[in-house]
Formats: sequence, C-alpha cells, structure tokens
Amino acid sequence: MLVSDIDFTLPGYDLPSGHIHPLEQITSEIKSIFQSIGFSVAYGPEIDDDYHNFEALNVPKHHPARDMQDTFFVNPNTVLRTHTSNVQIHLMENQDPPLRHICCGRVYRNEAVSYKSFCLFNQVEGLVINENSSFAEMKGTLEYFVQEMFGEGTKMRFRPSYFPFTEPSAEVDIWNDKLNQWMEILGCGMVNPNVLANVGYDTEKYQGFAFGMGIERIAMIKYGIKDIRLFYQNDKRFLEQF
Ligand code: 2NL
Repeated sequence: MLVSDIDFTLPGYDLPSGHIHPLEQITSEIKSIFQSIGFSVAYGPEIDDDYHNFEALNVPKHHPARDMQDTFFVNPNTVLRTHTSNVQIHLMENQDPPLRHICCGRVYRNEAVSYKSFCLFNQVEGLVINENSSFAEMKGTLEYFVQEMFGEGTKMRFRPSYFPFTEPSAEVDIWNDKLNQWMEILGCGMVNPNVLANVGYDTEKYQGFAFGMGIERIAMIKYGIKDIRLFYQNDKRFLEQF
C-alpha cells in the first residue's frame, strides 16, 4: 500500500474511555458539599492500634464491636480500622481546637457477607470542635448536606440513638418516595466528653459534634442499588451505568 492510498481525512477510531467508580463519584460529591461549608479533608491509617480505634473513642473493653466476629485483628493490639474515627483521634492529638474536618476512606468489618453488608466499605465522618458548637448547629449542617445530596425538599428526621463516642446521639432518616418508607442514612451526636478528655482537650472549654455515614449505603439509596457486593466486582455492565 502506498502512502498516497491512505485517506488521512477519515475520522479515527473511537477509543473507549474508562470513568470514575461510582463510590469515588459519591465520595467526591460528599467532600465538595462539606468543603463548601468550610470543612477540611483528613486521611489516616487503615491499620491502627486498639487505642485509636476503640479505647480513645470510649468503646469499653467488652463491647461486642471488639469481638473477633466483628473486627479483623492483625495482632492482639492491632486492628483493621472499623470506622474512620481513628483519624479524628490522631487529628485531635496533634491539633488544638477549633477543628472542622471530614475524613473518608475504607473501613473493615468481620461480618457475614450478604447483599447488605460486605467485609469492607467506605465511610465519611465529620468532626467539629470549638467553644460553642451545638446540637442545633449539627442539625443545620446535616440538613444542608441532605438537601444538597438528595435534592431540595427531601424529607428527613432525627431519631434518638446510642453510640459510645457521642452523647446525646441520633440517627438521620430520609423519606423514600418510591419505597414509601424512611431510610436510615447516617449517625451523629455531640462528642462524648470522655473522648475529648482522652485527647487532652479541656472539656470545660470545648465541645463538638460528629457524624458518620457509609458511602455504599448513600449510593445504594440514591441510585436504587440492591446489592452492596456490586461495588466490588468490577462488572462493566454495572459500572457503565454511572
Ligand atoms: C454511623 C455512625 C458515627 C461518629 C460516627 C465520632 C468520631 C469522633 C468522636 C465522636 Cl472522633 N464521634 N464519629 C459519631 C456518631 C456516629 O457514625 O452509622 N456510621 C456508619
């Protein structure tokens, strides 16, 4: 074939391009929403000691979460983090208030795998510490988040709950019009003074609020995904829908 036989004006081949994983898309969206109201983003270790994952967070020695059935142990004093709160403990140890951060990343749970729970999932947690943070400010912050994430006018409610690291604690539900039911999307509360004392903060001067949510859960509710394992199978038929 001669070079003169080639038609250089023909369009080239269409190369298929990859795109961003749905979990990363949702994480970016959540980060931008909180960054727009002054939160910084923090990261930390996925393998940590018992102290930073449990003890400092006021999770008592015999709490069920510390059981072999719920936590992956690297050795008796080292775990795969079960939430991203360990990052916030490191942050508070290294930085004086005020604090206004979210942290995101992978967390691990030694649970039976099913359509609704996987041994690994992604979390976003937020932490605000200053001299006058309040439950009302927490409600306003999370209401803003829900309206941005799920659309203006999304109906939501706060429901009393319990976590060792917050007191009082609440869970947030949003109303799902299609399924005609409330869906739980996150947990939150005022940081337990024991946690503040553990990192050396003056509990007479400082208070704060915190919240945590599972990213897969947010994505499943937002897009109507029925099985958490789909996020981890890299099936193109699933991924190409996002
Ligand atoms: C959930 C609930 C929550 C927190 C996480 C937190 C962190 C520190 C101090 C106090 Cl350092 N609290 N995090 C608080 C309440 C709830 O997560 O359902 N996550 C998936």
